[in-house]
This record gives sequence, structure tokens and C-alpha cells, in this order.
Amino acid sequence: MAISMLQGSLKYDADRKADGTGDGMRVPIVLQNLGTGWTIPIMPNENGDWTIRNVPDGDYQIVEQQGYQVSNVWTSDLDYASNGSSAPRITEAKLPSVQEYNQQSSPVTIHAPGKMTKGSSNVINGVSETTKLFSVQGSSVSWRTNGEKNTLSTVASSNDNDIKKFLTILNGPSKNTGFEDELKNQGITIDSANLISGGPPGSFSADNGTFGSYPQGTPIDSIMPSPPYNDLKSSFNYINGYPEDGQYNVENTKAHLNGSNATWWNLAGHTTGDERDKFAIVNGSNPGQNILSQSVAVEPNTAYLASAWVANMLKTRASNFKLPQGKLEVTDTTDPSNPKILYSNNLGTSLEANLDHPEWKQFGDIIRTGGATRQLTVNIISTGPSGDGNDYAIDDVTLRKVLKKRPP
Ligand SMILES: [Ca+2]
Repeated sequence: MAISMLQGSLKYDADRKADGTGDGMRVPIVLQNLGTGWTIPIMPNENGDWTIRNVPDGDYQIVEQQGYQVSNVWTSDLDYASNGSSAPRITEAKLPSVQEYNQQSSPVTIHAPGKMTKGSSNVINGVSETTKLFSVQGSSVSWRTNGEKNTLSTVASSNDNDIKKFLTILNGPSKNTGFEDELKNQGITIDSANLISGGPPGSFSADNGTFGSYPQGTPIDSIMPSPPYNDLKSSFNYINGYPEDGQYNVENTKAHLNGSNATWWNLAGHTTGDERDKFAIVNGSNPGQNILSQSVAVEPNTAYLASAWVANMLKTRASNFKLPQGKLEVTDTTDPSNPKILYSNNLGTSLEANLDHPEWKQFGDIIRTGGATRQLTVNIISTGPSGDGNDYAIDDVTLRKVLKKRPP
């Protein structure tokens, strides 16, 4: 048996509304049978739409693959059985960079000129999943609707709009604002090894401050059912759902919220920017409480870079909306009875809501240990009361050794 037709789209969702609309993106989409490896790369048409016919029963993925052997990519509307060939399994999506997206001399036109960036965007990442996992059985297509629950949603008709909607991949603009390029320009080299690492299974450190990753194709808005980090020492309450004041969760791409909660961005993580990428969402409250805290053994008289990436969840500004009210703090806790603050930076002061697109911003600085220092503790601390606004995301918390200092 085979389904007569699969249709989907690849869209640039400039406002990250996740309503299925947007400008067409001409980036290869690869349909791959997960059992046989039978594979077809197809280039969406200028509206971002693609059609593949006569797809046999089996388990499949479609994966966005910028740069996929473009000469072998077929144009839209083709027959799976007569045009496919065997290929290794694709284990991650490849989204275009802003530069690739704007490149007019590319072998294929990725986009209509002038449509690409929004505001100060410098990153394109997932609004929906960038890999879609599904099964074909007779005339029906099924897929998981809840990542953790593996629920099947079966649709009977092969041309059902629900299938096309599911197979539509959405990319959107985002921005990363970091300071490490500037450090590099100053001749300062930072070790790649994150000292917030190791530790027992399930510990915060075990995921290197990245908050971990899901398998590719995991539905967006998949929230970890229970606190994933037992030694987080969090004073915040974990919630398997939307975080209210004083709560946090760990999930992948935050889906755009409708109705009363539409003030939040659809936001992908900072680490890989797709549906694999988990991060923490904090709804601020409880001034002075630790949101997360990690102690690390360090060397005396040594320079380290402490850093965290934080994003304001809000997509609107209003006079009653508070900025994220937290601080990144590094404390010398060699003597726990006499902690010494080495670095403290309020997050909110430079984290105004970006109205064009979500923005991940890097906070931190180089700190130097003293002659007696053996342990540092990296804290992210809530500093403001509950209220409208004061909602923020945290990702990629690191403490790394400074290898090469600024030349004299
Ligand atoms: Ca992450």
C-alpha cells in the first residue's frame, strides 16, 4: 500500500506566529524512509510548497537540509518510488544561516530578495519542528502529538489539510547578542571546556549547562514531566506546564501562546535552536531566591569566564510590564561560612523586550580567583517580585577557563 500524495511547505515565519503562514523558503526538504533508507530530496517551489506522490507504507522523516547535494535535489511534485535512492539516515536538520539565506549567487534561490531578515535578526531557527516524524499506513498518516506521551493522531484522508499543516516546517528570525567575538578581538582566548559539567546522572551539570536535548523530531512545547536536575538546588517550583509566578520549567521550542498569554515569543533554545534544544523558562518571583546554583572546583589565581544566555520572553512592551528581574552572580564559596561575591550583574537592565524577534543575550564577565580560592558557585537569582512581565528564558550556563589573556 502507498499513500497517493504527501504535501507540505517550508515557510519563513517573520513574526514567529506559528499559524502556518509565511514566505516560501527554497531550502531542500528530504523525505527518508527510516526502515529502508530510501530517500528523496525535494526543492520546495517559490511558495515553499512541495508534493511527493506514491509513498509506500512505513516510518518516515522529513528533514530541512540546507546545502543537501543541490545538484541531486528534485523539483517539487515527484514520484517517490521512481525518483528515490538509498542514503544514510539524516540525524539533524540544517537550517540556513542569515548569510546563506541572503546569498543571491547560491545554486538555488533560497528566498525572494529582500525578505530575509527582520529588525536586527542574525539567526534563523525553528518556529516549528525542523524534523517531522510520521508513519504512512494505507491511506492514513499518523504522528505523535505529545512528545512524552507518544499519542498517535491518525488522519484518514491522504489530502487532509491536517497532514499538510503537520508537514509544514517553519523557520523564523532570532538574534544572539554575545560578547565572545569582542573578547577574541582583544586577543583573549577562552577554553571550550565548561566546568559546569560532569556530576552524577540527572544532575544540572551533566548536561553542561545546556539543559539537555531531545531526539530530533520531538514536538515543540514538550515540557520535561518532572524536574530534570536533582541537584539544581532550585528554590523555584518546577511545573510541567505553563510557569506562573515563582515557577520554572525545562522545555524545547516554546510554542506561541494564544489568548491571554500571547505576550510571549515563540522561542527556540540558544544551544542548537531547533526542537532538540531544551532551556529553562522562569516566571520571576521570590526576590533573593536561587533559580539555579552550581558549585565548581577551580584553581587559585586563575581567570575564568562566567556566562549565561538569557532571553526576555515578552514580545510586547507595556508600562505595567516588568523587565526580567534576576541576576547572574559568581561567589567564592571556598569557605561556605564566608562567601565572597566576585561578580554580580542584573539581567533586566539591558534586557528590554525585543519587538521584532526574540533575542538571546549573553551575560557574564571574566573573574579572577584569589590565592586561596578552591571553589566558585555560579548562581542565577531572582531579584524582583511577581507581576506582569518578569518572564525569561535561560540557556547555556558556563564557567570556562581563560587560556590566553589580553596581550600587554
Ligand atoms: Ca539548550
